[in-house]
This record gives sequence, C-alpha cells and structure tokens, in this order.
Amino acid sequence: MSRRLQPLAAVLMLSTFSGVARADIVPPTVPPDPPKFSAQSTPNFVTVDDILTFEALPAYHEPEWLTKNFVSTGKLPPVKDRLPKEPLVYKKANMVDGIGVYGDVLRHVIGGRPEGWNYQAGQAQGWGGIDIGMFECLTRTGPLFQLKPEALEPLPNLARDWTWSEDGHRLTMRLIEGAKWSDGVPFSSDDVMFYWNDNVLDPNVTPTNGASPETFGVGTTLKAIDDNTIEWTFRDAFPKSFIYAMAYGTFCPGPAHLLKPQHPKYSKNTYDQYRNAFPPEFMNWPVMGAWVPVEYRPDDIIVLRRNPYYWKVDEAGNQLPYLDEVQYKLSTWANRDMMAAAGTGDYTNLEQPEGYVEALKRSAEPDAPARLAFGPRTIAYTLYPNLSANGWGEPDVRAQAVRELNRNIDFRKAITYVIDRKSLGESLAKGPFTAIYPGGLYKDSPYYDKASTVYYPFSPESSSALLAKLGLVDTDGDGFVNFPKETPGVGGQNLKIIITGDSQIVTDTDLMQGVIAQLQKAGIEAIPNSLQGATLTSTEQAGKFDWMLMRNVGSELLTVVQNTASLAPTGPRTSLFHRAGTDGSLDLLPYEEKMVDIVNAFILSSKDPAKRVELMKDYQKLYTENVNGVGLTEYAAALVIGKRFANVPPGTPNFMYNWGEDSVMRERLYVPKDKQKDYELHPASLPGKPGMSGGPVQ
Ligand code: BQZ
Ligand code: CA
Repeated sequence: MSRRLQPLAAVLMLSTFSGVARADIVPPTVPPDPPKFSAQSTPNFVTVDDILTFEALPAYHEPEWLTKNFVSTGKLPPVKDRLPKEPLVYKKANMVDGIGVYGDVLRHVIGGRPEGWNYQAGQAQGWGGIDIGMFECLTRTGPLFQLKPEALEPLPNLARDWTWSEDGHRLTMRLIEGAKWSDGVPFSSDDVMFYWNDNVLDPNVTPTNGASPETFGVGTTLKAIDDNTIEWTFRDAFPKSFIYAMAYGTFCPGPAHLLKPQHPKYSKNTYDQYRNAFPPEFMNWPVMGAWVPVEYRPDDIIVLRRNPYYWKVDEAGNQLPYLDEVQYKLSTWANRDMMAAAGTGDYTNLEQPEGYVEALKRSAEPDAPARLAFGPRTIAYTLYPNLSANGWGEPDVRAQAVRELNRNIDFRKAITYVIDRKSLGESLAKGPFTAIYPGGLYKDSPYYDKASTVYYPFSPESSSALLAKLGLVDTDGDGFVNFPKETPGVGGQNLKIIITGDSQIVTDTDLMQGVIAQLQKAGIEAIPNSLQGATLTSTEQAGKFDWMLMRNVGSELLTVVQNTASLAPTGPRTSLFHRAGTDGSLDLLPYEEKMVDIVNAFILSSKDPAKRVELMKDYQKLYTENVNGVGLTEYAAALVIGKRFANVPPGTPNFMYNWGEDSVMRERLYVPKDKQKDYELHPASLPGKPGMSGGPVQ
C-alpha cells in the first residue's frame, strides 16, 4: 500500500470496524444447563473421627510369610517395634467390607515414565498413583469426598493433630511419633525441615507439583520445636486453607537421610546433580508410603512391595497394607482404560470420554472383570493465556506481541467467541457426558453459581468484530489475520499463536485439534506445540508458552477450599499461567488484582461460610467476565476397579479433593481369600537396602 493511500484506508477501516462491532457482538449470557446424567454413586457421609484415630492397640499382626522369613530369622524387628507408639488406626465401621486379609496385587497401568525418585526436587515418577502410594504427606485430602460438609477438614496423616494459637497466627503440628522410613530409619521433623528449607524455600529447586513458599501463604515460616513437633507462623490469622496444601502433592517430605547428602548446600553437587541423584534404577527408595519400589524395567514395569515399617493399622491391629504388592505396567493412558476393561489391569480413572460408550457397554456385561462408577463432573479443560508481559519465560518479539494481546480483554473475548463448545464436547463423546464450560468454577463445585457465570456464546462474527477493533485483519488475503503495521518487530506479519499441550492423552490431542481448527476457521492462525512428560511440565513451569491447553490440574476450581491460593496470582509463582517476570514482580491486570483480593479474603474467612459463598460469586463473575481462562468442556469421570477388591468406599470419585488413587485408600483395599489371584511377581519378599543394584529380598 502506498503512503498516500494510508490515511484513507485507515478511515475506511475504522468506520467499518466500529459499525461491525456495534452490530455484531453477541452479548454474554449464562451457560446452558448441562445434559442430565445420573449414573453417579454416592458416599456414606461421615466425620474424620469416624474414619481414623491414632492409638496404641494391645497386639499387632503382619502377614505370616513376613513373620516366618524375616522376623523369626532376625532380619527384621517384631511388628510392634516397627510401628510408631500410636499408629494411625482405621476404624472398622468406615470400611465397607470390614477387616481385610493379606495377599494379592493391585495392577496399575500408567502412561507416564519415571524420571527418578527425587520427587522433592521435581522429578516425576510417572503419575497414575505411584508417587501417591510412595510419599505420605502432612495431611491428606483424597478421602474428604466422604466428609459431611459441616465436618470438612483435611485428614491428619504425618501430622497427627494440630492446634492454633489464640491469635490464629501460629499453628503447632504434632508429627506421628516413632514412625520409620521403609528402610527402618526414624522419621522426624528433620525430614520436614529439610523439605521446607532446602527444597521449597530454595529458589533453585521446584518440587514436583510446584510447591513454592507461597503455596503456604506469603510470609509463612516453619520451624521445628522438637523431633516430633513443628510450628508454622502465618502473616494472617487462621489461614486454614493452607492445611489442605499440606497434603499430596505439595507437602510430602522425602527421606532427608538420603537426599540431604546430595543437596548442593551439603555437597559439591550442582542442582542438576542433586535432582538426578536417584535415577529410576535406584531400587528400594525409602518411603513413608505403603509400598516400596523393588524392580524397574524401562518401558515395561515398576514393581513395589509392602513397606514393613508402614505406620497404619486396622482396628484389629493388622499392619497395613493388606495388598503385598503393587505393579505399574508402563504403557499408555488409553491402554490403562483398555486393560481395566479387559481385566488385565485392575484400575483406571476413566477420564477420556472417547472411550465412555464402549466402557459402559462392557461393564454392564455380567462377566465384566471390573466395576465402573461415575462421579460428579470433575474434569474440565481450559485454554490458558500467558498473561505475563514482563519477561516470564523470556518471550521473543512475536511471543511478546502475543502476550500484549493476551492482556487485552477484547482479544480474550475474540478467542472465547470462536470456541464452539457443543461440537467440541460432542467430538469427544456423543451422549450426556460433556457440558459447556465457560471457564472458572465447575458446575459441580459447591461454590458454583450460575447467575454469576458469564458465558460468551459461540459467535464467530463477534470474534471478527473484536479482532477488527484491535486492528487484527487479514491484510494479505491468506485467510489469517495480521498484526497491525505498528506492532513492534512483527508489524504486518500474520498473527501466530502457539498452543502448548499434551501429546500423550487422546482427549488432549482431540481438543487441541478441535480448538486449532475452530480458531483457524475464524482466521486465527494457531499452531500446536504438543509435548509430553517432563518436557511439557518444564515448558509450562518456565512460562515458555503463548497459550496452554490443558486439563485443569489442581482441584481449586472444583473444591475451592484447597489450593485456594492458586485461584489467582496471589504470589510470584502461585498461578499456572501468570507468574513473576524477570524482575520478580507480577504485572497484574486490574481484574486480576481484584481476584487476588477475593482469594486472600476467602482464605481468611474460614469462620464465615456465608461470606465465602459471596466471595466466590464475585470470583466467578470476574473470572468468566474477563475470560481469565477460556473454558472448553467439563465432564464426569468414572473410577474403574477390579471386582475382586473389597473395601472400595462407596461413591469414590476418580478426582475431587485429590486423585482416585488417594481417595480409594489403597492401603485398606483387600482381596478375599477365595478371590485371590496369583499375580505377585516377588512373592514372600520385602524391599532390600536402598541402592542402585537393590531389589527385593526373600
Ligand atoms: C491420575 C493421576 C494421578 C499430573 C497426571 C498426568 C500428568 C500431570 C496428573 C490421572 C495422571 C492420570 O494424571 O491421568 O488419571 O491417575 O495421574 O497422579 O496427567 O501429566 O502433570 O498432574 O496428576
Ligand atoms: Ca494474513
């Protein structure tokens, strides 16, 4: 275009755009009601005291083979000496099938691969419940789905109880006394303090699941009072939400006796060497959980055997777990569903709707090996804009220009208007499974309020009008909008948005394809960047993305009371998609500042339930009106578990306060003698000494 023509063109453009904008932007409304879906099972609601207590019992028991091969031969102390003074005792009345028997195996299948055992320094074990079974945390949230709403609070775990100071700023936690790691070394506040001081607080270390100091409140401190007591100090009074953050996966201390000598502060190691000091081949990694890894074959299997020092028992004094072995077949997530349906695996969280119809059919057959129970709609996908414009993830010129657009409400609206959620949902599964999800709190969240939810319906015309308003028009006629001429560095070029997502999960890749196609149809050139495993996690954590398509990871948008701090960028690293820039500051948008205030007020209002409800209405309004994230779809998931397992709590959701693998309380599952199979790979054996060439011992 010649210079002389420019002003005229500009005038023409402006007039058309404002005309279009006025005429064509469809006003927002409330989201439509989800289709009726009632295949759900319900819990027996109880209080914490109905589930467990901590007390000494008159006698303790263990599997016969263990007494015979290990205790009688002097290889292990008697069970009473391996247990803490007052073990955690599960109440019989809360176990649907009662006191169990020993034996058999839970055969998991997972899509992830272990990076190594240093969870505390950010290594993933492959998900699917391995880490949940290995690492015990100060508190526990999975089983909370069965608590009466008025009795809702985290379960005690490594922290057996806690008391608040009168002013609510200090929280004293008593740790389980006399418990031991699976290699027999005592567990103490040293383990907790090493995790806190040298992992959470050390800026060079990012624990798996992203625990940062702010996860537990800005300004929070922690100190050890003695071997079994720790004391938290909070800036604000009674921030009870943080007790939820002390559960899986953000406060699960590792064995300081192995980790500390490898940490750069206490050795000549670099941070990388510390992180990688315990590769997957390192066997018998000491755990506080019920099972210890004793065998690893790459791309094949991880086998875990019972922890002889496990510190939980049933009311009859039987040391848990009942199941002697747990296996993780290293396969794919889709195969997890298939193997559970076929009975070659024992467990899946059925969460990829692409397989729902088939799975429902199979589970209805009388010889089906597994039972299937749907829970509430607890899975949702969101397309998240990177909202940092001050350097997080070191964007290049193009990426920086996209960030600036992301921070513009008209641009976020333009994106949300082109998403046809109905057809996206139906492309995953036909039937009543998926619902339109505008973003923010889930419909099945106790805090959801439809009237406070702003839904921008599918309207490509509205999107075009908004894009034009931003000067984003297709100036070179290739079907994709271009950056305005004056955009630094990329002026006149096609706008390109890179969407980062998971390449391994069918639903993620299906949604990625659908979203990209819908954006392209509306003239927005979107390019998928589908990654997997550790690469995906580190890309997200480092902020190296324009937009991110993902299954919402935390449960904060569902339960609200936990991970509450990550509902908004309340700290430099609490938000998934808006973190501090290179200078350490957060460049919050005005609506984000309001969200931060609301979230902080919510955290401090644990004594005022009515106020909490109102705060969350305001939160939802701000979130959805401002398109904080572009919601895509939400749906129910099912927990599928082999029929031979007893003590599966009724109504266990596959995800709510935590993953199903936590909620189902695997340490209490058992297989009645007449149904036991012969699946053990290392019968009558126990974990050996921690080390590279370890393995089970007999
Ligand atoms: C459940 C879960 C247990 C991680 C992972 C995985 C990672 C995420 C998330 C889920 C898997 C299963 O989820 O899909 O059903 O078994 O493991 O931890 O998707 O990519 O980073 O947060 O937990
Ligand atoms: Ca173009």
